[in-house]
Amino acid sequence: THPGLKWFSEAKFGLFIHWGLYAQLAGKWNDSSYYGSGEWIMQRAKAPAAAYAQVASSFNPVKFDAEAWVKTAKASGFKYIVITAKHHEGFSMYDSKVTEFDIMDATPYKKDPMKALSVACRQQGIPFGFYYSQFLDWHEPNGGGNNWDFDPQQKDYLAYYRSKSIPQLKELLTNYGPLGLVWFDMPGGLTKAQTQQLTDTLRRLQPGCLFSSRIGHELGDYRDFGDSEVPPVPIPGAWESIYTHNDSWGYIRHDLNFKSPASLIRLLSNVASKGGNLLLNVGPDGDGAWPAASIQYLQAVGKWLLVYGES
Ligand code: FUL
Repeated sequence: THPGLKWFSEAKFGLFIHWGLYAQLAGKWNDSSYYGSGEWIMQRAKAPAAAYAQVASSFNPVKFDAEAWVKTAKASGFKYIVITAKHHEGFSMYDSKVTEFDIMDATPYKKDPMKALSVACRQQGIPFGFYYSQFLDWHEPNGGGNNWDFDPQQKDYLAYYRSKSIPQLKELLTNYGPLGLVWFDMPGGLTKAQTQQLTDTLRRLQPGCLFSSRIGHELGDYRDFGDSEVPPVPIPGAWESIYTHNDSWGYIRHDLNFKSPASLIRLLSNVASKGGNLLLNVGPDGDGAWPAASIQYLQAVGKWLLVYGES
């Protein structure tokens, strides 16, 4: 078995963070408001890639504080942290040499928050991993999913994998120290043999790093259920249920439907009793602050776990 499964199986409770340009939009594109899956706003509004890319020029998350985020996570009882390095919108939240459409080159912020988080996690002793959208990329003509700007008949998915996805995954597995896991999402455009080749190449960089099942073709190291899904019965092996604190993964200003501490504890107990981990999401805003309710409710969960949780 994979060496990473030891920490993963003991962890039980992970923090998911969805953070990208969609956080700056906060659920609004032009004059329209959107609810649910704020990170899908570009697709739902059919925002032109060039216009959407302009959002980066006002993205300046000066409130971002890596040490404080990790401290809050630990005080809430989380045992690992996974954050979006690049979601479907195609924007890289780290210093990527592969593209200019990244937080270093395209925003006034000009710092690498993923570097700061990786360092803070290492210092505070908690496994750290990246979410990476390996197929869907609405910014790129050859990426999956954007059929409103780009003609799907003309797309060369392999060219996209070769020119962006794979080089970026190599950057993430090289420049941020030992990663606990890479959370691949939404496979597409590759055969099983090609996916196998991809995982072989990446595994060489960090043999200790786990890959999520959404790499596709059952080549992941553990199983992820569907979004917001808990299996009805106990499931053997390593697996994760994925939930978000309110109704959206990415920040939406008008989504205030936060689950109470009691319902989060019930959810965690339900998942843990069936043998899995709960990966629970928080969506920080465009300034780099967590919703106040997330900080308050999650820390209440952490206090409960200190008294009633194991270890
Ligand atoms: C899904 C994505 O499409 C959502 O935006 C979100 O990231 C969720 C956790 O996974 O497949």
